[in-house]
Amino acid sequence: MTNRTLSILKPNVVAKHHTGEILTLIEKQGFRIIALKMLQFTTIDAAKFYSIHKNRPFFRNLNLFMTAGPVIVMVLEKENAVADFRKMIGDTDPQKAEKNTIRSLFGESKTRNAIHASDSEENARQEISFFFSEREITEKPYLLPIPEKEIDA
Ligand code: FUP
Repeated sequence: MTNRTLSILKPNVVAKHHTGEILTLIEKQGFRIIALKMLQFTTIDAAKFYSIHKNRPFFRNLNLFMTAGPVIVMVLEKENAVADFRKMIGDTDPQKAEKNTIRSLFGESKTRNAIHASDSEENARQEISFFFSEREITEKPYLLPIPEKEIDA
């Protein structure tokens, strides 16, 4: 079934100019980017987004990291998007992530692990609505072939 997932390119990816490279990998894997924006997390938003981890020892550092610079948030669509994208990003710990997963290629530590992906369809729905209104999400794929006559006339 076609479904949607939420992803975040974290501050280390944006700061190190890996945004384009990662978007290319994602598109080559067949995900459609149906919404995308750059923003900077506030401390409050980061705490809210990661509230499930509020009692964990890494929570403070995670918050500092996620608010340290701009991030790219996006909605991806594909058959089986949630599970397939989790596979594509790899383990939370880049050292343990399988070869060629995004975290193994671009992650620097468990906290600075390059990318976020929703871990269930229910969380995907919640996380998408955390960042995007329905009207910011494109509805229809851009169908090929392009009706050139209409566009170029
Ligand atoms: P994941 O779903 O793979 O992003 O992993 P978790 O939900 O377990 O953790 C969310 C985020 O918390 C991770 F992306 C990074 C951070 N984290 C740490 O900084 N240290 C840890 O030991 C575990 C997670």
